[in-house]
Amino acid sequence: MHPNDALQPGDALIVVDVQRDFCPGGRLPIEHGDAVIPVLNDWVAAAAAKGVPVYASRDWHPVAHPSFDGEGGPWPVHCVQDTEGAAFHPDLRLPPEVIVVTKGTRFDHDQNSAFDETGLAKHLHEKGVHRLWVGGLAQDVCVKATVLDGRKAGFAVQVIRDATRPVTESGGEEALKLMVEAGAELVAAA
Ligand code: VGL
Ligand code: ZN
Repeated sequence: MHPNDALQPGDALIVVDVQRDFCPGGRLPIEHGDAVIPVLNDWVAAAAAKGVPVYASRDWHPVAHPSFDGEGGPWPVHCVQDTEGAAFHPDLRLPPEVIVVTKGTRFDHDQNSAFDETGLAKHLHEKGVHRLWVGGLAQDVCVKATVLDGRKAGFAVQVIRDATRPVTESGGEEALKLMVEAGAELVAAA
């Protein structure tokens, strides 16, 4: 689906966690994670041209975060606040009017979803948004959690499949299945 034809008033584009640490060379690298960037750049450009709001979530952990393996969590240290690795990937072309959604800052639990205690659902409802186009990283972690929460919050959700990559292949397959079961639609990028 071409982004120019797909995007409509009432839509929002949600770019999930396209940060250096999740791309090759980063601290929690996802295989071909950077392959999502050119795809998302096309969607971002189309959204900006059509007045569709663009949201970029970021994983933004304190130095000691419960998701880190040294703290009993499942992941290596990644996306530490204000580090290079936590920055959006430099090739991602976000528009000046992008709205950044910061998550993963809590000391008591991780926030994989961009909706988890961020107030994003209320904000989007108030803006009249009813359909979300979602891409980013990782397909089986934060994209999945964001899509499932988006559905729970009552949004129609279109997952731009080629704009996502999983941490593990099997996790990705499972995530795609769960997202479809939850009523999300998978769309090809272009
Ligand atoms: C993520 C692992 C740990 C993600 C965040 O953004 O998908 N994955 N923290
Ligand atoms: Zn994280």
